[in-house]
Amino acid sequence: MDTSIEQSLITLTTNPPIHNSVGIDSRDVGTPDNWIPRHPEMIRLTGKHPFNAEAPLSLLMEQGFITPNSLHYVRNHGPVPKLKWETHRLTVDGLVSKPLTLSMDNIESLPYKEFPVTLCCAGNRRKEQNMIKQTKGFNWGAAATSCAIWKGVPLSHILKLAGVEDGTHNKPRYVCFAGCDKLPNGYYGTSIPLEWAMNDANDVILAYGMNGERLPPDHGYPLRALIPGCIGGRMVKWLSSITVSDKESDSYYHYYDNRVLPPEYDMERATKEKIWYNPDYIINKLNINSAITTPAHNEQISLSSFVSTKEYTIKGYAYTGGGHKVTRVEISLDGGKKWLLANLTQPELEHPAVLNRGINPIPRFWCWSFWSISVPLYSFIRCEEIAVRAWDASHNTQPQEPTWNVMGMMNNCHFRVKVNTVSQGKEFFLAFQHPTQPGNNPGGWMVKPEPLPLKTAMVTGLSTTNNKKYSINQVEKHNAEGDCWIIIDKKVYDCTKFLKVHPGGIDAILINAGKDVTDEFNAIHSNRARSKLTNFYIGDLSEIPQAKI
Ligand SMILES: Nc1nc2c(c(=O)[nH]1)N[C@H]1C(S)=C(S)[C@@H](COP(=O)(O)O)O[C@H]1N2
Ligand SMILES: [Mo]
Repeated sequence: MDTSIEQSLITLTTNPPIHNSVGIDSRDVGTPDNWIPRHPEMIRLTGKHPFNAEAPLSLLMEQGFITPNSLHYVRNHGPVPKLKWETHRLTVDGLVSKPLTLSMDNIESLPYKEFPVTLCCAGNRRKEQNMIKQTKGFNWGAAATSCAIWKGVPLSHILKLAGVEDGTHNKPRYVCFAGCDKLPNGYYGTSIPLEWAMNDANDVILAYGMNGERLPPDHGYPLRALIPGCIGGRMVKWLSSITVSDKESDSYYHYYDNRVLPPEYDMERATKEKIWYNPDYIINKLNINSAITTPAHNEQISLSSFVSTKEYTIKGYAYTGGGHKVTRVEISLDGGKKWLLANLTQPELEHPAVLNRGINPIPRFWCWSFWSISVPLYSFIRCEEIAVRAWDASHNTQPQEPTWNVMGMMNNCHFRVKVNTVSQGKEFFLAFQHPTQPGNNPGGWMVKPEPLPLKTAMVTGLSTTNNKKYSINQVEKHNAEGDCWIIIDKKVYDCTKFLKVHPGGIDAILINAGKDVTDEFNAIHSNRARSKLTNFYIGDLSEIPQAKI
């Protein structure tokens, strides 16, 4: 193919170059994470801190089956704990006959498994739900999923060393994991049924290696739980203790996170009715999901290229949970009347780490699949949208429409890319639009214009301004639960009284107490929330005098 046509055919303007040098990012300076090297292209979804980030979707796909550590999505509820390999300890206790304390060297000397696993946050693709109505979560795009080779000791091995009482019990038993990140609502922890952990076919490991290196700080250095087929939220990072118990984890985050509540529930009602404790709403295994990654958002095809080019290849990823196989992926170009079968590749099956294990009587699928389908270019002519849906071994597929839920979890509706015709001078192009762009990035066909521009909304919201001025240093002192100020758009708010009733929880505010939270606030709040702020307004941030040149 003529290269000029090739270039006009695929204009991947969204693809930034890969930077090999991953250093300290200026955005981390002044935060507790100022010591962690991070990839500059990672899209930050909750302002500067804590670090919650995904790679640009096209860049993620360019990496192929295995995601480099620096581009793997990150979900941190708070600051990354500074831990040392030499001094870190794992304790194993509870309903075991020989409680253990293990060093990292002890752990590394035990038998290990090493194999690829795709991690997915239960909030992957949440922004699509947020476009319907703001949920309590921030705007994940479709790249809250990544795949790495994880190395670690089987959890069942450690539990046996500790003398776990295996076999049948009258009561269910749980393995409770605790991390050492210090969060305003206590430690991050969660639990899984003991039976899931003890079944070796489930491949639950305590991982210390990621893609041939020790875990990076953001991914749980030096030790984390790895529970293939389950949501990322169960895979506790910076793991310091394991307790076998007849009760589930008592961590706040085990109950108030990673649940799909019925759509009619808002935060107030959920808390009033204690619905967080309903075991039916916990998320463990992933649901079936897929996304279109080619065409990329804003990709354009020149119509003049139709003369010489006959086909276009649509591509994407698909995954499902519980070790099930993705059995088919289909696309529709006519709003779901007809579905075309895509080619499916499962690189996991050819991966040496998986082949080396020999024949597995019950094959488990822990990784994402890739799909592609070539269609004649002319099929886009009267096409409004490309939709994709995947199916798994239980013949479960994705719903057509999203089901909104207050935590914005498990969105797996058909991924739909709009096809528009645009002109530039005499040239006509097909232009593709994804449903959303991650974070507060503009663009996407689901994104409706805000009723009022941000600045105007702020001004109308604030019917009064007073003359009080506070310096950054003054605000910084009010950084505790009993005395908590924040800055948004150069206005100072005392939200001490608001903490307990904040629909997003106390820690969402406390983690940034005394700081400028403009980015963090804008990442997840609606104009309605913005107008509620007025009640807490106490004055303005004094301007920092400009240095004279
Ligand atoms: N200790 C601890 N473990 C944690 C979290 C956390 O904030 N603290 N986040 C969880 C969530 S919600 C997800 S999706 C995964 C993300 O893992 P990753 O950052 O390595 O991609 O870690 C999980 N384990
Ligand atoms: Mo997550």
